[in-house]
Amino acid sequence: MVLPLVPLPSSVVERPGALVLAPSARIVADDTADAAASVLADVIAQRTGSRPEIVTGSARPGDFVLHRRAGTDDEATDDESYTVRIGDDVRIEGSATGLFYGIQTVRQLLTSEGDGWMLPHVEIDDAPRFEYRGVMLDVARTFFDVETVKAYIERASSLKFNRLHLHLTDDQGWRLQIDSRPLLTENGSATAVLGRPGGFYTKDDFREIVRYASAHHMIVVPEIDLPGHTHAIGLAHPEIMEAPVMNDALLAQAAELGQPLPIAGEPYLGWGVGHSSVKIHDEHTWEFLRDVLSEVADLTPGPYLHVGGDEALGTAPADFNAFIEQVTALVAGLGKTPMTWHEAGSALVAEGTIGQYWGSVAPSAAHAAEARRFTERGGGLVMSPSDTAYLDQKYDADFTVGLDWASLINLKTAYDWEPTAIIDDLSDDAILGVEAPLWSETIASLADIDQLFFPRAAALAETGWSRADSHDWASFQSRIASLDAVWDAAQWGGHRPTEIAWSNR
Ligand code: TNX
Repeated sequence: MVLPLVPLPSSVVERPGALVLAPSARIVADDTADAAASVLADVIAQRTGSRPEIVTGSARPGDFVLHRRAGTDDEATDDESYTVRIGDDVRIEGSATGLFYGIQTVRQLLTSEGDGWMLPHVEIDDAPRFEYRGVMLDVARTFFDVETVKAYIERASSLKFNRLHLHLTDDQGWRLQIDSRPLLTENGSATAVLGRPGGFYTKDDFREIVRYASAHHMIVVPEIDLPGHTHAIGLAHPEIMEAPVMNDALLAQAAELGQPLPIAGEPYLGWGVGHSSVKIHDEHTWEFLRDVLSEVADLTPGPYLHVGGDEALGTAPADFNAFIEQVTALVAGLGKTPMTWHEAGSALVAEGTIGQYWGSVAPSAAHAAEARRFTERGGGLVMSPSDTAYLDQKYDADFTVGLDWASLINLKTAYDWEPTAIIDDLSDDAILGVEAPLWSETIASLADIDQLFFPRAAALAETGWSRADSHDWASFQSRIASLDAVWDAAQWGGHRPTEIAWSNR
């Protein structure tokens, strides 16, 4: 039987036999591993219905033993590798992060057998391929509360994703409290796309998200989308906004979907893009951006600050480039690594800026040149091709949530791509990793999130974590088939496409 592991570990050696879980099994961990011990106890309780006792001291046959490896636990440079040994007992070894990932692996290996549970005898040695393995949630088009964001963190971290990109601002709403600019949330957060309820995170809410993400070994990447996608700023600071610019695509789309057009100073409830821009050359804009971005930087322990740069269709190219140059320099000056969508590669981005590529897996020459620019400036690329990695695209034409402008993305399409094979003439280390964005124009609930997330996020997780030479659709198909049991036990919803013979162990 193929072991039901996604993402596939770098080395899996199966041994004959299995460990039958005894009711007396305990978790043995010293106090350096107590966080991991309670995660493991929760996971076992969730799968089997009984929670093992956590003890210190020596192990007995049948116990789970957690061994925290000495070494760095600085999140940004943490060693994510781990080992799992299952024989007479279960031994997991790693840094705090490695232990967390080893536990996620054991979670997938637990198999019900009759009335009991068993674990196969196996030796696993595992480490990730890429350092950046992200998921994104758009909380601007539709606002999701802290509990929903935590639920998203639980799902993503179980697949060994380690970055949570939050798209905090867009035309439809401003979702983060900024003390120096209180009008942003007072006036700019009350609504969402299609008239859905708005909302925003207080600074304490945001700190709680950061804390919860960190406990799940994920770094929060906040995004303030600039200079376009900024209509909501105009509800608070009209003095720094240009008048809306209507492009043909926007007009046609609004007519087709029966959506409103943007009106300066009024909440925007449609989902057209490319109509808004802050004033690029106005000193008040830069005062505003210094205030806002320094507060976001102060609030964020992680190294990244994403400043958007996508779809600035209403901004003249020279103005756009001047803006990007200045805003990425501003972020770098705040001690953060700037991150932008790849269009910003038209400009002289600050040294070390990370580009997030969202073009096709078959890029246009212009997109490829923009992407390459980041590497010329000493930065790297995070790959989010919209026709394979976009979680907001429908699986098939009949799917009830999602968009379809980039592609229909079934599970195989989400699986079948190679991040280093998209942009030519790059060294492999230019690719920092992958990210799966979930835009929220068409989703309103956690159940909707799950529909788009499971199972495709598992395909993208494997692309980010597992060795390139193990990437194999047939193998993935058989390994993922049992994970519905893990997801069901956690009461996570999701789609069950017929591409997979779901087993429900
Ligand atoms: C494009 S991709 C966008 C978003 C939309 C998304 C919908 C990118 C950087 N911008 O504004 O939400 O398409 O799929």
